[in-house]
Amino acid sequence: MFDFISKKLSSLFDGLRDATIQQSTLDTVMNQVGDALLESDVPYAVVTAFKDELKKRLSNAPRDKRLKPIEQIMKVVYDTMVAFMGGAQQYTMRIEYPASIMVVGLQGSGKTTTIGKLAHLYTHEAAKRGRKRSILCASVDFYRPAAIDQLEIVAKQAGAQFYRAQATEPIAATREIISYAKQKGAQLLLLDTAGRMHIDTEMIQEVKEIAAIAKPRHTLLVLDAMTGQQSLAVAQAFDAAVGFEAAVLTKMDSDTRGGAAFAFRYALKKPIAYIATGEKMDALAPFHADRAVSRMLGQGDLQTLAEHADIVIRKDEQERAVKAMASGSFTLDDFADQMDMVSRLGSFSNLAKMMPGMGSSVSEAQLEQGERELKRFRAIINSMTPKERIIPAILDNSRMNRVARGAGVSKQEIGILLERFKQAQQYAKLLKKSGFFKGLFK
Ligand SMILES: Nc1nc2c(ncn2[C@@H]2O[C@H](COP(=O)(O)OP(=O)(O)OP(=O)(O)O)[C@@H](O)[C@H]2O)c(=O)[nH]1
Ligand SMILES: [Mg+2]
Repeated sequence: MFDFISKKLSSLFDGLRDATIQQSTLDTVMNQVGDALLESDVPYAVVTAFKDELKKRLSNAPRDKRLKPIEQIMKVVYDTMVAFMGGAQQYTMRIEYPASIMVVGLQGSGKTTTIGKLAHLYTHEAAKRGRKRSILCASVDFYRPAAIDQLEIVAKQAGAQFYRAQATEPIAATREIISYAKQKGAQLLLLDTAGRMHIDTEMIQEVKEIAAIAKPRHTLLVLDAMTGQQSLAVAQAFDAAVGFEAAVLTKMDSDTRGGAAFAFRYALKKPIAYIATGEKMDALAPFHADRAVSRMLGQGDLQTLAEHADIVIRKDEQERAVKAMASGSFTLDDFADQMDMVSRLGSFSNLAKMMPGMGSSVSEAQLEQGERELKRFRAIINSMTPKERIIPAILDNSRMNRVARGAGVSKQEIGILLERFKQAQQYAKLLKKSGFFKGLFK
């Protein structure tokens, strides 16, 4: 994801690492960032607007002494890019059940697959809260012979229900599907539509009529991230015809140049709700502009991490943590402190991106899992008594039950935390034995 643009931008910043900042440096940054965006398939008009905004922000930013000049420039570039992609706030679809979602998009953009992924996602989200959702998938795609069979397979994979209309033309089929969904009391109807090679009047007319009958609560535009500049025209055409709430960008796992993601939000003023990163049912994740931009900027080096860490973490805290490890008397409280430091460094995903070689090998889903785990661990430790934190071995069954209730987790999750903690303790002992800490304190 974003490999192409990331290569362009990170080499630019590498070249500037030790430069003193003059007007000419700012011009270089602006032009080269602009060029990198153009080469990544961002339309010219969007690049121009971006450069104007960047120029304004670069000349207005007060000097921040804690950052090296180049870091400050990078930060302004970063902030401007995040703003262009809709801000760091994640977009959440507010679904009030019963609801319906219609997906539209060009042929092969990934509509049918996305329906399966949405069914999978909502099923799992509900299951996490101990609920069961009845999700119904249905298609009005009579354009391609096997299209409806494909949806049937996908619905099965996702564990959702499927209905095949008896009618064989889209308008009658839409009516039939709507009344079936009502009759069965489906909480969520996912409606698949036909795609065409190009936007044409026939297709637009058809999708308008379907929308008028189905009256979907939500309409999602599915966009293939590999289509580059053309995707904006597609989005505009669908917006004019039926309007849509948000986009799903698919095939982000391919060697897309990243331009579509960057240009979409600015040009359409609509959010990207999800990105799809593969063909499997679980390859759909909410879109985070800040993560996308970090990847685009390719700040994947430990140097950046260390510099960033120095600013964020107070030195005494670092020393306390190292001393605790060095003494070998490393308690759950120290472990919790370490986790706090990690979260202050930014999100878990930011950390991973800064580790060499990790940025691209860790999936969004794994990153989110890591972040969730961190939060859960913190909640567990907070629910323990001071004594339990020092001697976790006293956690018997009834204490475990109390902590699990307090933290809203299962006992297995407490087990995982204790296992991790044990590993950290052993690691600290190993380091102590190896003399690693000698010379750290003068
Ligand atoms: N690598 C990758 N492939 C994807 C992704 N999403 C969809 N695909 C593949 O793209 C192809 C087209 O996907 P479909 O879901 O059939 O697309 P569609 O928009 O329903 O196509 P039509 O019904 O013909 O209009 C399939 O081979 C999918 O497996 C993705 O995020 N990553
Ligand atoms: Mg399809």
